[in-house]
Amino acid sequence: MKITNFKVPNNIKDSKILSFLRKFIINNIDIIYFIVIITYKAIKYDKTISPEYFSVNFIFLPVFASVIALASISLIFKNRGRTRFLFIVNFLLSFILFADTAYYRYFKDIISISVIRNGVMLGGVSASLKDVIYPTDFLFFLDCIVLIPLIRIYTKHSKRTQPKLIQRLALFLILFVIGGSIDATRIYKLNIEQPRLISTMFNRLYLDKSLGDVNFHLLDAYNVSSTKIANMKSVPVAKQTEIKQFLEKNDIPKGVTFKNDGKGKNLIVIQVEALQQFVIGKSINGQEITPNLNKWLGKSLYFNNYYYQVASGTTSDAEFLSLNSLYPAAAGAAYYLYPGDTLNSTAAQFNTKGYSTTTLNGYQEGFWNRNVMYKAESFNNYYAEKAYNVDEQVGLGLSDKSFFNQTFDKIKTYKEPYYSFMITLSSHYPYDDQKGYGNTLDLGNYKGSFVGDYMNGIHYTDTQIGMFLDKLDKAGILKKSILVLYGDHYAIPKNEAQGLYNAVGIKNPTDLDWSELQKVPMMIHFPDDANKGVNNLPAGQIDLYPTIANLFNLQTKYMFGTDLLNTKTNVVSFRDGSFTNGTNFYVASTGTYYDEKTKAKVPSTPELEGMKTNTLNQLEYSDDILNHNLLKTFIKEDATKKK
Ligand code: GP9
Ligand code: MN
Repeated sequence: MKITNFKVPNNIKDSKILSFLRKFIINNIDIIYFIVIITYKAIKYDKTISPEYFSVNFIFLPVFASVIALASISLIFKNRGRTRFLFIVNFLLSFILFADTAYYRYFKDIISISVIRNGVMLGGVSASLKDVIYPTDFLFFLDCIVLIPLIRIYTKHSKRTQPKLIQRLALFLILFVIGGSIDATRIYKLNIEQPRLISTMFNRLYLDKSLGDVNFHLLDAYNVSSTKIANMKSVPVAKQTEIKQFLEKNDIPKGVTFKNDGKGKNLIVIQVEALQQFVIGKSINGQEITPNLNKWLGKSLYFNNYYYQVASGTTSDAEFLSLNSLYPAAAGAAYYLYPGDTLNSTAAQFNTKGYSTTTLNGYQEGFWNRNVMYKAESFNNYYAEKAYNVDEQVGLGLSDKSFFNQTFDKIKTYKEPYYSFMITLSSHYPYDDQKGYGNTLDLGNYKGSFVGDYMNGIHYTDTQIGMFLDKLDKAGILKKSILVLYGDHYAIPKNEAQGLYNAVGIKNPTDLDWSELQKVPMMIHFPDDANKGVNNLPAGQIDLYPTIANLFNLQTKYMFGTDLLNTKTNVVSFRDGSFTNGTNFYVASTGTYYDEKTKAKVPSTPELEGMKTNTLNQLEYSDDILNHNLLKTFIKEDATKKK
């Protein structure tokens, strides 16, 4: 019999669908519940850390994808194990979200592995637990508690179909790949939009807001463990000896001039955001861009061939180089990767001399992992956003004007002698936020251009530096202090190079021109303007610490830099393998040697090849030291030798 047009009666169809649904729900309620509740909790947390600009639409997908990927792992287990697994992960994630919420409330930051491993350092702040943990935070755990009896009933009494291993694995793979690829796409996009964010984790908050808390912690764990795995092989003893001998050789000759000139004096160091050399002494439509710096450079020992040597850690690399005389990390940021290392930092040495050591900036305490790293760098006190009254905002945060005013009030109360390291903020990219906060330059042709905006931005900061230095002078502080000031890194990125070439009048730019434009001013101001003049030795940020060490008679061990006050020659090495000795510049990206006087390309010589090898050796040694915590070994060896 041929049946045509057979139709399932609607009520039968409905009941089939319903029973399928019922079965599906009974079989998978644990997974569905997990996905819904964790997504909800994670989005709730995201709302807490995004008081402004919160958008469910933006954060939903990466959060949902990460939760799906996690949930898929449970499918590897049999039914009972799966439910238990999901419960445990729910509990753990709830704990992480709970801890992150409390931590955020106080630190405006996210807990990372380096925070847990090394603790945090903060000065001038205090809080009690009840200020940071609200009763409502415990709601993160509510469902876990309610779930315990429910899970018992569910695992015992529900008649679930037990899928075969092959089915479970297939489903696991499908869900994992779906979740993983949605996340990978978002991470990929973020990497384009914020190039170094994922490898350096410089802004944990931003990363978390963009990817969700689950992804944030997974990335953090991935970064930390991949560095650990890469560095598992220890450095052979012979290589360790080679590194140690290199550093010992670098430590000779000991400083003879200026030695201990800073005895009993304070040391004030100002690292200026995006201060590049090309604006120094330059005027635009008859107005000086940096009149105050020009004035103070004239009263100081001014190094006019000083290069920044930073890599992807930008500001934090400038600090790392200047405070430790080590090279920045080859990939990622040393401040994020190595806070667990023993460091022979400037502050550590000043501490042994009985100085009070303080570092100050007006931005979020955890930015660049500073709250962790400053502890490793042995600062006694750390003041950042929380220790300041953010009464005026320019660009990223507290204005330089207010920062300097409040810093001045703090400095006056310090126990002398002190070492104080401060970092400015307002002249940060994109340089168009300073308008209306002081005199602006009449930019003429530069109006509306990137370089023009920068000129105005740095002009603002110059005014604030001028006021601060005048105040220190009037208060008699400069008479008892040595003051160092330098720029942290470039202001003009490569894609805006043409604007910079136009501003400095370079017609047919070469690699050499670009490289030579990467200078930042550095000055050392002595009491009563002593020793003022220009020093045109080629130099870099790595040389600051040995120079300071000589001035204050600190130990000069384990530094890659040179004491600039006791040498007639110097080589500046850059992270990419480029170097300059003032006569020749080797640009590694194109493998070209230049004569700096004639600007012509020159062939390589055995002497230049030797320098190139030396640069590469130094970078390798510095990496070995950081990756294998070798300073700890060296210092221990020294201590046993002494006994
Ligand atoms: C924030 C500031 C900025 O405190 O140092 O860092 P950057 O983006 O210039 O590396
Ligand atoms: Mn910077």
